[in-house]
Amino acid sequence: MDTLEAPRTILRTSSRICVLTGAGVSAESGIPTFRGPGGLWRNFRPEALATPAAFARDPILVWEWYQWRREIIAAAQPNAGHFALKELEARAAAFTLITQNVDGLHQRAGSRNVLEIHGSIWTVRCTVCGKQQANHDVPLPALPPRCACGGLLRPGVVWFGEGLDTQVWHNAEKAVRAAELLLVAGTSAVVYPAASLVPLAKSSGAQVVEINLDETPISDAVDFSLRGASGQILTELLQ
Ligand code: BV8
Ligand code: ZN
Repeated sequence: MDTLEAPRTILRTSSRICVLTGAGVSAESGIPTFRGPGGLWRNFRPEALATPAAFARDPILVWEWYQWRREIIAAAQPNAGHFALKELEARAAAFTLITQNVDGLHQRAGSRNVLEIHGSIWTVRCTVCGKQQANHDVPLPALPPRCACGGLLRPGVVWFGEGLDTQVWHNAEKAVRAAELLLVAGTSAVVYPAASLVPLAKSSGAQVVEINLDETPISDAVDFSLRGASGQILTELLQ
């Protein structure tokens, strides 16, 4: 029997749907994932650069990594997976897209109710006056970029060891508690607290469907673990 038949029926019959995405849904747009083959930059692990300590030690090196990623993202297009999730939002009565990605591709594909729990690569925040603003300069005029107040600007993302925005995280947990279905696509499910949304969904009575090229730590806990590329599987699930 078609392995997508049962999850397809769940998608069709669920009116309150939550989605949790990770870097894997942007991979087919040509954006390197964190832990996959393309995830390395100058042989640095992301966990070594995405930290306040790395930024304090060498803000220019960290900004060079973000500049490299901004250039790739700016040149990338949303893929079939992003567009399928936009279509799913249109069909569901209640829909929340919770993403760990900072690339903004869900919004560029037309998704509307998006919670960027790890922030956005397209915002910067001043380390002195705290002012947060959108910034799409590719390339940035100078590294490190400076605020009008003269302060050092940092990427508006959540680094390891930093707390998530409390309001955004509250909204994510609330949406998952209310969901009948949590769709988890393209995440290695190793980063917390994002990965805790899966057991939260299960304990709240939702069904969980995972889409991933590989097995992950949550694959045994979900109702359906679909193996394959998110662009293709998400498109097929909506057919
Ligand atoms: C916090 C933003 C406390 C920046 C990121 C030990 C045990 C447990 C937890 C911890 C621990 N030690 C430390 C922690 C906490 C830590 C953590 O979870 N560490 C992990 C590594 C163990 N978490 C934190 O520090 C968090 N904060 O806990 O703070 C606190 C609390 C209150 C107050 C103060 C402090 C903050 C976590 C956020 C870190 N920031 N990114 C940036 O992007 O530059 S995380 C980073 O990893 C990205 O956001 C990324 O999205 C995220 C998760 O990775 P994935 O998205 O899953 O990507 P990955 O490459 O790993 O996997 C891709 C997957 O896709 C793979 O499975 C692959 O098979 C699949 N795939 C690939 N291609 C496709 C595909 N699937 C389908 N189709 C394809 N085509
Ligand atoms: Zn400032």
